[in-house]
Amino acid sequence: MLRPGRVVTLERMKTKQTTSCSWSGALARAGVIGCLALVGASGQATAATGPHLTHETTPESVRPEVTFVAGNAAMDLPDEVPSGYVDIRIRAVDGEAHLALGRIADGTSREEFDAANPFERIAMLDVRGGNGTVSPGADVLLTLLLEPGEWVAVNIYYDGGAVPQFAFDQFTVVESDNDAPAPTDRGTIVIGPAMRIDVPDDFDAVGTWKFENHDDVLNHEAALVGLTDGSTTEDLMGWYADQSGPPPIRGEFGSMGALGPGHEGWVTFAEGALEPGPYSLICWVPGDDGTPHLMNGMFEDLTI
Ligand SMILES: [Cu+2]
Repeated sequence: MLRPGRVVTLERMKTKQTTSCSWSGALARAGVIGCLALVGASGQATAATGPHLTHETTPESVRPEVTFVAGNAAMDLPDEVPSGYVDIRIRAVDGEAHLALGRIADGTSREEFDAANPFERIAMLDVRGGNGTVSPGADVLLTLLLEPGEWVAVNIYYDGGAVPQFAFDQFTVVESDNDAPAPTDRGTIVIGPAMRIDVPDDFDAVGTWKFENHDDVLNHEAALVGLTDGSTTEDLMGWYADQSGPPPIRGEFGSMGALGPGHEGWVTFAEGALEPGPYSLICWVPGDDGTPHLMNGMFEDLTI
């Protein structure tokens, strides 16, 4: 079922990576994500019974749900997706899933986009949402407002290595009569402006939460990371600085991935999917110097 994504790997990326370990590459390199993050997989999988259980909508206004499958060097997307508010289940197989979805920004042609290298391409996208990394077997349920037209999906993966790889695919959002409403959410996590994540005090990673990027120019995310018992994100930052020994994390559990400036999206967390313990909402998006926004303080510790 999986088809290879269009994988582009550049030597330039490899040399860049030695000094700019971005988008949780350091954690992937440590090799602890894939085995430990499975804790959340079975619980999240139970959410696959559909969005109908978690959204209070009338039958005629239930949001369509589509599934995007992602793994190492592979993506399986529907060719066509209806417009309007749509639930997008991003499921990880054969590797972690970490997707960013968006549209080629105004002023850039498809030809210019196709001719660019992966870093340039990502910069050419108006990123409308994505998922925080999840391990094989786990999934993330996003809700986005999709406008008709051509969309791009970016698969960010490591395939067991330390170098981020990028594969690109596309899908068409077709005009539809879908008039389903946005989800009813329990609260809003505001990311940006700059290196801020504002999380409501009652955020418990259960049910539906809205994410808004209030930055004017930067992509941000609020990925959910499980920390080892007794650890805080400050410990993770300390580890990142010298990267000796294992990082103080026990897995990555989805939440909102890349979200462009001014955009919004929703994540529905399955009840009971997460074990109690310390977690952090973290922005792994790299800054101009290649280090993740995390290292500039873009995180919020929480306990579940
Ligand atoms: Cu950020």
